[in-house]
Amino acid sequence: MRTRAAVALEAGKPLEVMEVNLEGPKAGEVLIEIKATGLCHTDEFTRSGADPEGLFPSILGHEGAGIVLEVGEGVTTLKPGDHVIPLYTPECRECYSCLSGKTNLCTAIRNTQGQGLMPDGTTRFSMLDGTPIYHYMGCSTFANHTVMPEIALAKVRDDAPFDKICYIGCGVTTGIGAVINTAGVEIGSTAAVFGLGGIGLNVIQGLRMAGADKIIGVDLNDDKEEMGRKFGMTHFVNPSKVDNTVQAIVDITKTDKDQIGGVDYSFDATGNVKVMRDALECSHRGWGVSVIIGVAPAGAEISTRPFQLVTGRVWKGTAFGGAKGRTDVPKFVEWYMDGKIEIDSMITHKLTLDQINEGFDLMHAGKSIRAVVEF
Ligand code: NAD
Ligand code: AHE
Ligand code: ZN
Repeated sequence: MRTRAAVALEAGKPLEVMEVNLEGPKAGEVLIEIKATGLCHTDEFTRSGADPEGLFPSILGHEGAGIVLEVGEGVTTLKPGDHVIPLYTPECRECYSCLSGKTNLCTAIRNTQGQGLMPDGTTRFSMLDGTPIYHYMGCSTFANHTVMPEIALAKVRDDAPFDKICYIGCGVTTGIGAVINTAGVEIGSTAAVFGLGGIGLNVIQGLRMAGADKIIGVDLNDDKEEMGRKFGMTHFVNPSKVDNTVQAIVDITKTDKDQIGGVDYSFDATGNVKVMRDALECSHRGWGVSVIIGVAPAGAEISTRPFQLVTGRVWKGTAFGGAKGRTDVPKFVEWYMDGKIEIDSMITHKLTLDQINEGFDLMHAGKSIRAVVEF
């Protein structure tokens, strides 16, 4: 079949919206009509050329929602008409990682996924002249139709709005999951969140759900303060307006009982390795846990004095908020539909596929939280 897609032809170039060929689903695969997709900073990271795994030409996008149109041979858990959210972290429930119960990082198809290929080593997308187009993060949601493995699709209730629940495909689950699954934040904790974008605001929302006490938001953009407070942030620090960001956060957390100061939990949602260091170092001596969510460019490395860890701070990272996609994503959709989590106000812009590059412009200008393309 043919479908319309925004294709990343070359690193650093705007996406080009065009007709592409899409082969039908092979064994174990499913054809999806994508109804909506969010634009995550990770898409921009790859579009820009900063991603060491970046491949071109490719169809980016990994934060989508849609409807099953056709299933390939052997698919048993999905049928045409089912509503689904694509998972860049699949859940096969059979690989060594899934069976370990210790991680959400299913390894069943990670190798081919990282090479922009379907599990059989080929692509389903091609240009009209036959040139293969790579898949992206196993999803490629910047296309009106896509083909995905059955194990990388979460079936969700069919009354949930696509233009909102697409955000559960990455940002919402990553942010809230980082708090609940990765950090395990307790009631009354103090926390700092670096980067108040599409991920950081969901970390803040997760902290409020977990019953955190002081929630300190950190961003270079003062315009992010209002949204942060709406979602539960209690203090705001703009690093460009203080002499020392770490000290500013430590000072906020000092109390009569605790003259040392430092947050119980910190989260990097910027992808900047200097910020990651600040996030670790503002956490409390003896027990502070700092979670890296941000994705750093090729070649970037984190550093700190080992003494920071010797004195009890713990550095962790999280992918997709530690969520097991097929199990947890339907629950996030339930929570949204029950009003336990808020999504609507974070979707600040709605675009058509033809306007998709404007979404990246809004991201760069710091004007959007999430821009969503609706098909
Ligand atoms: P975004 O562009 O919406 O938000 C980033 C925010 O960080 C912005 O508000 C920006 O002003 C702020 N910022 C940038 N540099 C800063 C600095 N030096 N100090 C303080 N604030 C700064 O991006 P997003 O979609 O929220 O994604 C955030 C990061 O999380 C990206 O690196 C993305 O690739 C990554 N990410 C990781 C996962 C995962 O599973 N680990 C999932 C989704 C996104
Ligand atoms: N391709 C990058 C790594 C990118 C990365 O860390 N991706 C996160 C999801 S970001 C979603 O917005 C992830 O899930 N990683 C786990 C994995 O297996 O990729 C690079 O640096 O090569
Ligand atoms: Zn993402």
